[in-house]
Amino acid sequence: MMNLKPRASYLAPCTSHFALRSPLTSAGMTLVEVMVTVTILTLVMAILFGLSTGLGDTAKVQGAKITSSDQARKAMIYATRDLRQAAKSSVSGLPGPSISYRVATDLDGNGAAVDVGGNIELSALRQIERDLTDANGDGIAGSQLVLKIGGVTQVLANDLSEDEDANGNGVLDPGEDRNGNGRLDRGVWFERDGSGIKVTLQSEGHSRQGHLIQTQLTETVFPRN
Ligand SMILES: [Ca+2]
Ligand SMILES: [Ca+2]
Ligand SMILES: [Ca+2]
Repeated sequence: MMNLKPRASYLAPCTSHFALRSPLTSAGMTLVEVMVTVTILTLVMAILFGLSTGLGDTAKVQGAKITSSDQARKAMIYATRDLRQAAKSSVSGLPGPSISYRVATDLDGNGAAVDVGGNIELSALRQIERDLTDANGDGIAGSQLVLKIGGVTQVLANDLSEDEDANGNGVLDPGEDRNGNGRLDRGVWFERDGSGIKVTLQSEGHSRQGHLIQTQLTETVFPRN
């Protein structure tokens, strides 16, 4: 004859344990599971937020770099193209932040920039300099580079770096490094380079975090006339 008593008492605790756990499992997660999930979600959101902020800053920095380099590049292309047509004897203002010159021009309409006596024909005086007096009345003065021909003012670039050489001695003195990059910036500078003219342009912008984005271009041009 079989004795079922021990078997019944062995199964009893199991049935009871299952009865306590079952409602909790089917209803959802335990408090620990909820806390772990919330922590993971918080971490994921923090990482995503950090990534989006970082991408935004990178885009802003790239935008400032492109704007800054575009300003300097376009102005350099135009200035050197015009200076290449200059008559060497007409160039003045070097070295300095401004240059004036005349270019060879066909004044008498004979098809060449020389007159009947074989002398070179020159244009009206041209000047490349900062628009310190806001001659074109657009509200932008010192940070704007312009080409002035007679009474016409043409914008070559905006966002020109400021001239840090406050005492005009050509050397970086204490207190003159306004943008903190460790060198003397002038924004625009013209000087002799052998028989050529060396042009230096610096333009700048700032990232959202206030970092300086500066572009410096230097090119030597040789006037043809
Ligand atoms: Ca202006
Ligand atoms: Ca100085
Ligand atoms: Ca500087």
